[in-house]
Amino acid sequence: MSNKETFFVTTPIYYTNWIPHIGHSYASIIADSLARYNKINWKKVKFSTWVDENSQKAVIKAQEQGLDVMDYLDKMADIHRWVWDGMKIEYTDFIRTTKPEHHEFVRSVLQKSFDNGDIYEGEYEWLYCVWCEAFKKEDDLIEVNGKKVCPDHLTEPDKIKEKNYFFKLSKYQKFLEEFYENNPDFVTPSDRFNEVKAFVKRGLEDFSISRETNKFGIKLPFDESQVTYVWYDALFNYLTVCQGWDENFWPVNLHIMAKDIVKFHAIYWPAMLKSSGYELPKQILTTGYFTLDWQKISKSLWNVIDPVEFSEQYSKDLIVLYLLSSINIGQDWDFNTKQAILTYNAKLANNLWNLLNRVLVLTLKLGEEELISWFELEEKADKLKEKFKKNLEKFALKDCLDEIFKFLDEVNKYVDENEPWKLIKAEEDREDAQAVLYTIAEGLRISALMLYSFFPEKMWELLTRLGLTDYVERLENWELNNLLEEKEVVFKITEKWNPLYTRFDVDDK
Ligand code: ME8
Repeated sequence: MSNKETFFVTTPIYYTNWIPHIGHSYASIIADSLARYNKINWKKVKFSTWVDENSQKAVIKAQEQGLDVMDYLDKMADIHRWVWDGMKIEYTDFIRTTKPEHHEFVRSVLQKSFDNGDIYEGEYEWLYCVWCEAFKKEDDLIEVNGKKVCPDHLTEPDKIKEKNYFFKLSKYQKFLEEFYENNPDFVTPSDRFNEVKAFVKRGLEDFSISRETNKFGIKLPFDESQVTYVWYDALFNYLTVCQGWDENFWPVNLHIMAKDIVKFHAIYWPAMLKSSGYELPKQILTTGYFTLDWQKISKSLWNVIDPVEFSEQYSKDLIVLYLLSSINIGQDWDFNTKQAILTYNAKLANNLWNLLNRVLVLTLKLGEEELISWFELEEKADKLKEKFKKNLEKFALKDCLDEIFKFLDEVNKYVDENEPWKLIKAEEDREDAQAVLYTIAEGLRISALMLYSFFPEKMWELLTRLGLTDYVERLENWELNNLLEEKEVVFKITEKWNPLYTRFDVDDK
């Protein structure tokens, strides 16, 4: 096991002032698929997620509900965990930032930065939106009913003037520029990386890392009258989860998040890591933002889709397929339930299930125990395998799924052209019938292996229906590559079964 490469992927740690919505589940679904792909592909995987608790908005929410802050946070942490478990997200680590081990770790890195002169005392005066947990400039605000409010939350920001500690980000300007140059794929997609580079080029300002007035959070080790604010606390969660592991997962392979927090991950974070003596992340994958009926989805605006409710109503695979096969990661997207159902009906309920159903029914009618191993679509399948790996390595999940479904279309076309339902009827065509059926089964086998990273339960079912009962165990033992290359596969089809995927109606959407 020790000779295996590691793959460490993270989602943002989510705020707990409301339950996660479909937008949050997007980063988690991407991470889940990539983690699974790496796991079945001979890597030792770590996938961390969960909650960002030391925030002023949690304190406010707890007060609103008449709860003690910790009781409120326990409740919300359970809800978050319930959501990710309900979505069958297979994280390996969850982190609560109120845990003592996280506090201790963050204090140790703060001390390191302080000792090397990167943290200094100053005075701070600014507008602050607690719902964004971000500072605002006058220009950022919009006017509503004569009041200057945050455009996202429509609330007036607080005016803050206090003694703070600052991190010397300006000192790292050159370091960052060189780092970006030496790591041209650090931020994906590249247009977002260009924005990051342009931001740095305009000149970096030091930023405040602590609060005098907030009492809830991690106390600065060199001034216990202040707590650290947001980024020192939140970002270092990624390292807290690496403490005390026998396997070394740092530096992290991939941080996933939406564009709202890329600045903190791509600019602040590398500088903070450098300052405290840690290696930098390998890559950052940034997603776009979802809207719902063209309105920003926001916990604070309450127009949310609950991912668990939605996946119970329609299936998790419908959400995964819709999000991953429609969107080029990085694009903004308007979530559309009707479109999600149509995509699912076309690709999973029709294309994939039809093919499986055909091979099951026709093989049973043919009454042969074994099919002759003759794979007529081998060349196309080989090309697909190559593209599959390339696309996954560069996180092009839409292209990856598009290619698989294109291949399944080819297999469906092959069936139409070869008409196995005619071949099985004539004794002299028996061998041809077996070869055609083998080609369909093999096409499905290869597709299912590739789709396993996205739809593990159903692909497990599909492989089982083809008689490949040891496959999931072998996949979970990291054998994806061996299985993809396996030849002369022995399929064993014994039952017809119910539909793997059933269609949903769109009329009422
Ligand atoms: O920012 N569309 O937490 P957060 C797409 N705690 N993605 C969305 C989304 C939307 N409408 N809304 C949220 C925080 N997200 C900090 C992070 S990390 C060290 C600290 C997703 O609860 C997206 O991935 O506001 C975004 O980056 C993340 O949720 C922010 O979640």
